[in-house]
Amino acid sequence: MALASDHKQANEEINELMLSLPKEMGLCAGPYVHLFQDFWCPSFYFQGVINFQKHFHAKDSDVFVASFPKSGTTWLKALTFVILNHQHFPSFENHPLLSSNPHELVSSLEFIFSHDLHDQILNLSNMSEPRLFSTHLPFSSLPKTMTESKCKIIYICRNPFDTFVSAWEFSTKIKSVFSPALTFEEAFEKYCNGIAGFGPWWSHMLGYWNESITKPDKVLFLKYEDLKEDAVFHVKRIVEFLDSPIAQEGESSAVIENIINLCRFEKMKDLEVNKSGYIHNIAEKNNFFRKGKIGDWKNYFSPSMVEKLSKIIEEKLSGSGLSFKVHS
Ligand code: PPS
Repeated sequence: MALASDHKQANEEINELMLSLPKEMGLCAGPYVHLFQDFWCPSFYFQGVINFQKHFHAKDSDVFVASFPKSGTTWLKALTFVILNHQHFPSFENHPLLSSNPHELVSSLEFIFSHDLHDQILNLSNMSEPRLFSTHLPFSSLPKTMTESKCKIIYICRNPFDTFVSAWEFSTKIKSVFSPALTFEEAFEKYCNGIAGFGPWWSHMLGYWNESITKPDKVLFLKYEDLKEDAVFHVKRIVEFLDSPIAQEGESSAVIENIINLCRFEKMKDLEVNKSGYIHNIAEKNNFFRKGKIGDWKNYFSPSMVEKLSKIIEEKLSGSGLSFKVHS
């Protein structure tokens, strides 16, 4: 009884904190984003974020998929799950990815911690190792236990043009209560000011980018476009980063080809399991597989929008060494 009332009080305090923060409408699992620890935290995840920061204990063997939303999370979850569990599931004909959506196989910590704290903590501590999770939190807001343990983080980002379009399209399809009351142009203005779930996108990318440079054994930094253009090379990087036994297998090239094939956009989009049902009770599974292309933004942006976002990218990323080929 005491425990339940402690929890109720803790939740009320979290809610009060959320309500005291600056809030805006922005692209996210809505309806609002709140400025917390220098990032825009969606109200939907606020409680989960606080509990994740407070109650999660990382293990040295843990692996995390980290990303800014709509950057290729679903794809990277699939690839990492297959690589990490290759010894348990060596068959590609009968693989869990054929019967479960990647978001069901790899849970987001900010989502896990938005539910029934005690049960979740117990479940997490009983999970077999290596555990695989995902997060959209910026690097600077990750719990210390993650940054200080030997766990590994694989980060994916995507050119800000396509990321914005993907987020926009997604926001128009999730349950209406979460849809932003914003036009495409209004959402774009907010995005240019960094206001979108887990944004600003530039500080999100740069946080992980800088860490991947100073600690390459801790953070592997990937770009959606690179993975599309040379999947073999970048999947090998993941295999090596995770010290996966796949690298030592005599048939390692064939295994890598099979992994790429299993996680291919068209293949995953076509699976029955990804055609119906919901993730987190708000988004239909098929909405996680839209076009899966580089450059769809060209169908949406006016010349002045292209100019504006190009300038922001140049300004925000200048001197970092991080860049995107967006006009090819
Ligand atoms: S989320 O909600 O943050 O988890 O979304 P996320 O997975 O990061 O981004 C969704 C976009 O990724 C595309 N996608 C893929 N691309 C290539 N290969 C695979 N397997 C794959 N799965 C999903 C998805 O179609 C979204 O991009 P757009 O441009 O909207 O099609």
